[in-house]
Amino acid sequence: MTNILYDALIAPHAENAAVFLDCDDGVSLSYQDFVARAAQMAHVLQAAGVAPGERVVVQAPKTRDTLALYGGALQAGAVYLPLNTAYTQDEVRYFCEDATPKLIVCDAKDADQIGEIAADVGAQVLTLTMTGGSLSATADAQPAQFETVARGPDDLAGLLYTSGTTGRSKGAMMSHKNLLSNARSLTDLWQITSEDRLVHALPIFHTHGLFVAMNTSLLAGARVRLMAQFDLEEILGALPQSSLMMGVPTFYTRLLGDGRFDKALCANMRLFISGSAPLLAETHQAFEAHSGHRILERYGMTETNMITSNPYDGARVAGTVGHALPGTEVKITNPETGETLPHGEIGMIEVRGDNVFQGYWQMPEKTAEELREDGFFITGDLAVMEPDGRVTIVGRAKDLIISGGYNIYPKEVEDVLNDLEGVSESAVYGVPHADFGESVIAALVALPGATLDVEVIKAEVGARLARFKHPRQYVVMEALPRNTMGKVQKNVLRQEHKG
Ligand code: MLC
Ligand code: AMP
Repeated sequence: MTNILYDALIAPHAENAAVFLDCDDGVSLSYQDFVARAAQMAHVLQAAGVAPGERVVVQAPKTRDTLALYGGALQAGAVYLPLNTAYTQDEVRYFCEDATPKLIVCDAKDADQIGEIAADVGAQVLTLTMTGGSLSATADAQPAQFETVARGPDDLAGLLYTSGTTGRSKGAMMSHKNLLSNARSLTDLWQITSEDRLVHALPIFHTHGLFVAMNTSLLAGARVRLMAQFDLEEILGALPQSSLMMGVPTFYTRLLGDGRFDKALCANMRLFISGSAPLLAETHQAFEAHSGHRILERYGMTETNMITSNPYDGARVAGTVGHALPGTEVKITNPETGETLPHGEIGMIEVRGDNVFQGYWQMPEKTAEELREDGFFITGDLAVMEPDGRVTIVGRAKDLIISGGYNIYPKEVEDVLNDLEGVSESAVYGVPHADFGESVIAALVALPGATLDVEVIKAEVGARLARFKHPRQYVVMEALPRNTMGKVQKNVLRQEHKG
């Protein structure tokens, strides 16, 4: 039976004895053993009552079994729903209530709290830790072959939540076709082969680490040094044996900040790729001076997978995100009218192609706001396009902060702050940060007669929002700066606090 993503990424490796994953504990897992492990995971899913099209929520550490679970979910026709390990119980509850999974896989340390959520949504819970857990133990007892569930191009393979500028997070529905078409384009364009050895230090709960890095590696049969998290020492140690690295800009500024990072260390490297946040031109230039490599910058979004990339062979121009990927159409439009703009004018990036998602999970109105009937998705990113199609991002029409590659929607943080006792209103905004690119600041105004205790506020925010979303600085003001229309002037706040 056909299952287009599984058949392309995993099935071809059933007899491939080459190494797929080199793990932190020294274990090297072959491709064929990975295929067998994925089949065991598919049996676990089936036994847990996960029918084709049903969701599996995964908030777990990054291990070979987490990846095998992803493979097993594809083989069993399930919809894989990974969650940032930093999310709080409040956040996880929202995703589970919205997506109604049949199974939740979590870290053993969270099992009690997740158990309450699971009971409320009618899901089972299995655990996964760095060294084991009930998922792994259950999988051990399963057969190493599984009859692949048929899935067509439009069937869902993944559901990835992304926050929005208004209201709660939305689940982006990714089909088999969306993921496979993008993996194929990227593997071709970046010339990834079974000779490649990838340094994989990204989390596997987002598009970048899971779909861009893992799907291309699987498609090409590349060897992956799977690191549980970003660790500078581990990366410096792995580079001499590696050929490929994918990272967010923070990875590259951190490498540059280490005196040991030099050309000799990168002698075996073929390609460094950056994305998820803007790479400063100065980082691009300093990186070339230190390593002899011009970073290849690409641009994408959860909803669309990758959209543009600098060329592999042609000019990798610092500060630009390159050209539309093959099979992907990009246009720059007037944000008010949707009309296509002439080259050189700043407008909204819109994108269409097999890479573009199927819409937001159970949110037809939100889908209609961002995905046009003719198939173009409105990204919220502002850019100019040159006559040869090269795109340069110049800003965002959406109120979004990107810190170390993680998205923080000010509205979500402001909603939490505005709810707190004594707070009249708040404004959350980003300022430049040397390590994370941007960092979060909150301006607060107290209700008449109230006194705000920032320590209390921090504790309340801590209980509700993932750590990376927390304001790193609070400023208590008499009033927020507003323009004549009454709109809060975040640019004024940014100017005042950018130091
Ligand atoms: C960690 N912290 C962060 C943070 N990451 N705070 C703000 N922004 C972040 N990104 C917090 C920690 O909780 C900790 O809090 C403190 O910062 C210091 O942690 P650290 O040890 O320095 O952080 P580290 O673990 O090294 O993580 C930094 C990082 C990580 C950059 C390696 O954030 C990361 O892996 N980012 C990649 C994100 C990613 O994959 N994005 C792709 C999205 S997909 P405390 O308690 O100590 O103060 C997408 C589409 C596309 O965007 O185009 O790809
Ligand atoms: P996410 O919603 O997490 O998928 O983040 C997608 C957003 O990240 C995009 O809409 C862009 O704003 C931003 N982004 C991704 N890659 C780049 C890049 N190379 N340069 C600038 N911004 C980027």
